[in-house]
Amino acid sequence: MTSTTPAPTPSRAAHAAAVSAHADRRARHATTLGIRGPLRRDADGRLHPEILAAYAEHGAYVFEGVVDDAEIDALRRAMDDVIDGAPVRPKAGLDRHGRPALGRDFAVEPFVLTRPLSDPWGGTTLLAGRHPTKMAEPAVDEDAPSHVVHLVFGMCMLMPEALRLYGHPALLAAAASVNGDDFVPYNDAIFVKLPGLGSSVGWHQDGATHWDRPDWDPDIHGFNFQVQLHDTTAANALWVVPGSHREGRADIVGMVAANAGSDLLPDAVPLVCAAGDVTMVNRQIVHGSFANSSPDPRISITFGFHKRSSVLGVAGKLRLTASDTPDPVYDERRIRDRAAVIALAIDARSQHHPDEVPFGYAPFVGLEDEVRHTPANAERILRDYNVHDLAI
Ligand SMILES: O=C(O)CCC(=O)C(=O)O
Ligand SMILES: [Fe+2]
Repeated sequence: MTSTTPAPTPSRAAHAAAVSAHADRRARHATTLGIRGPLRRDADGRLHPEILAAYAEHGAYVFEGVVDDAEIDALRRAMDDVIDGAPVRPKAGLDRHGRPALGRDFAVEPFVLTRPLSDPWGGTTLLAGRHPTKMAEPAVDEDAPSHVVHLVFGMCMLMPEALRLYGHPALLAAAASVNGDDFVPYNDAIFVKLPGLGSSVGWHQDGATHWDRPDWDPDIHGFNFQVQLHDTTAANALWVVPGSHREGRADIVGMVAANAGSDLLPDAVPLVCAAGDVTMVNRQIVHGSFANSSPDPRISITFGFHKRSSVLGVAGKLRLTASDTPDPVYDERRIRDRAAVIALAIDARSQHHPDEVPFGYAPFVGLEDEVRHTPANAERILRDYNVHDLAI
């Protein structure tokens, strides 16, 4: 795929003004789509059919008020500490306080650091080359740091609060409704978009594996949840092109070219959220986010789920680093190892929220002792669990 020529560098203020004018208009349109509301379930605990129908049509839904204030507060505090413990720059061993940075002994580097307001993947071959165009990269303010935290991997090792969130019963019930009772996890990643600094995510579709399969369907590459730790705005939100998940591979280069080279795509809408809202976004939808030239933060705890049939026996894709070794084929063992994190998370949550009815995760029914959240099981299941991510 060819990449487009990057647009001239706007100032941060000019970028913020352009994004926010477009954003306000498109946010109004988003409210007409019927893709937001409480996470309603029917008598069987499944997502309400109206929600499933709206999600099937548009490829995205905003569940309002899923995670309560106390849990969001705890997650925010934990996340502040994680950001504070990031290496000062790529490959540095120390954080900005001179302490050893977090996660130096993790098999998967937990921090992706970027230049402020940059688009690290757009127009590159990284991540299977799936971000073919570059977002506008505004100039940074003079006092900006050289690098900012863009992504955090391995949340279940870094924050017990995040492990417990992963076991949220309503979210797991939604996953079962869309991907079947034997659904499997994909990965987790926290997108960090600090005010005036956060990097962009170029327009892309997440799926990388199944586009040409004869039995392709709109749900074959799964979906991602994003739990929002702050009120988001149209300017710093995740944007999606509704319905694009049903139409196969999109010509993103053509879409930007048809928009006079501007990344403010006319058909896209922002998924505006309050803190505690959770988005569900089909991984095949065209989506992205602009450099956060706005004064407001967005921190999105992102974790996804697949149908088991989408990963079993399939060679994975989407490694963050180039490698000469072939992609691994996901077998029962790998799926089980990664799925055990969900089962452990459910028990961790239920120990912390004895008042809540825990989610019954079908693949581990009858195996509860193996995945009870004890120190020994947590060490066994969580140590470098994201080496077993199921990325397709
Ligand atoms: O949150 C963002 O800005 C990007 C999220 C994304 O690309 C994803 O969840 O797949
Ligand atoms: Fe994505």
